[in-house]
Amino acid sequence: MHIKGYLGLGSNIGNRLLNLYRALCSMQSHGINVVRMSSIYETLPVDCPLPQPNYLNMVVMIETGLEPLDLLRECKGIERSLGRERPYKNAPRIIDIDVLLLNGIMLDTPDLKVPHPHLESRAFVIHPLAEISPDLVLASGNTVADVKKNVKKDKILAMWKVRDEGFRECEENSYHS
Ligand code: PH2
Ligand code: MG
Ligand code: MG
Repeated sequence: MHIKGYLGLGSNIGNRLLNLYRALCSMQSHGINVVRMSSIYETLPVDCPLPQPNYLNMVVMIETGLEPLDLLRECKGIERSLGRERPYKNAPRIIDIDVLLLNGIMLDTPDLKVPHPHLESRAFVIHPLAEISPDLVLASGNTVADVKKNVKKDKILAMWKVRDEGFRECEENSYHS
């Protein structure tokens, strides 16, 4: 099976940019082909039980020959290989890799729900997703671009455009200009 889909990445411990970069590099060797990347967004923590550091978030479009649950297993494997621990729900993390959407697939299992249940309400997902796939139609029947109009970006502090060549050079941009 060949699936196209979207993954959300987040990091708020250690060298957050390096953590994102390492996760993207490992995907390639775990059967996950990254075809488009959003900018990198610095965001305030959302729904976290205790105060914690700001996040770097991004969304990537992927292609893979993996079945959904195998894709999830590979993502968890990459998280573990980068040192992620899970002391409590929504704890600060070196890296989080969430399966957001898989084209044409709906799944409701204890381990994996696709589309991701909070996809349409989280600015740190919808804003980067809108950059790479504004016309994608979501479960609500609305396009990403339309959903984005109703998702406040007040928790987004900044964004860095990633140049096509990769992470060697980044351009800093204010998200609120
Ligand atoms: N992830 C969460 C909970 N809260 N907040 C931000 N800003 N970014 C995240 O990636 C994030 C979060 C659960 O995975
Ligand atoms: Mg998450
Ligand atoms: Mg997760």
